[in-house]
Amino acid sequence: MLTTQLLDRGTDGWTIPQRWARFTAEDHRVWDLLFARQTKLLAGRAVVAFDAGIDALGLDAPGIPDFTRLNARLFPRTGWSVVSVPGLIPDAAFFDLLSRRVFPAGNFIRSADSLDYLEEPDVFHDVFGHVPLLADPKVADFMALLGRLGLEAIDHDALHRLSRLYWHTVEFGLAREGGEMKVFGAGIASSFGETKRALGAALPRQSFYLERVMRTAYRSDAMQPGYVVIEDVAAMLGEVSGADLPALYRRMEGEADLEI
Ligand code: HBI
Ligand code: FE
Repeated sequence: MLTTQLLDRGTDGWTIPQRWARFTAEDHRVWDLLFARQTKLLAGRAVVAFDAGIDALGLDAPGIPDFTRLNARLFPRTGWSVVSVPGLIPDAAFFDLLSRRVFPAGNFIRSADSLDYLEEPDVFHDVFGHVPLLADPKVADFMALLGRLGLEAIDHDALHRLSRLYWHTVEFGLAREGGEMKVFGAGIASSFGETKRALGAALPRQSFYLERVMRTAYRSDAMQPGYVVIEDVAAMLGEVSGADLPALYRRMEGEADLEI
């Protein structure tokens, strides 16, 4: 069973000290460049909780955040803390950390000459994209639930299903708020190109519906062909918490994938 194998190594075996002092002036300049560009583009177009999280966590301060200071503000709010990892970590370790309200963030930042292309999530994608919403109690609960459900899915050989739920919501989800279409997912919020694309009207959108989301494939090597719209985050949290996912996985076995 992969989960136990990995946990023998200990998922904390994947976390490393941030060593914030080693970031260079250029690293901090890239963060400031990305931060200014995205906040300008997102102005009024991200869910309210995103802007509230930026403020509450002091993420508008210049430079790459020092996780000690960041966690001093985040942990008291929702019990989450951010740790550094050198890059993508195995699924079981990733979901185990989430289940324990520990968010793994890349310990590097992209270079100025590749602002728009990322091979792996860097500290800007992870901390600017994901962390503000971890200050919101509902999203904080949802992310921890996704962690637990990820480990359960691994034990049911259904991680591809749960990864879609993760991907179409906290990574590339849109959310309707006050009748307006807003950015919710980190993969959109942290990306200049994807923000413009997701908020443009032309691409297909489908409202969040748990079973359909878990049958809908996604691309991890290109911009999304379409986007899932979360009509109500609290309702989504309720639906996912109340679902019998192993029964859903069994029912979906052999069913063809859907496209957005
Ligand atoms: N590892 N560091 C890191 N960051 C991620 O976002 C990540 C990961 N490992 C697996 C993973 N994501 C995927 O399982 C999810 O995106 C579905
Ligand atoms: Fe991400």
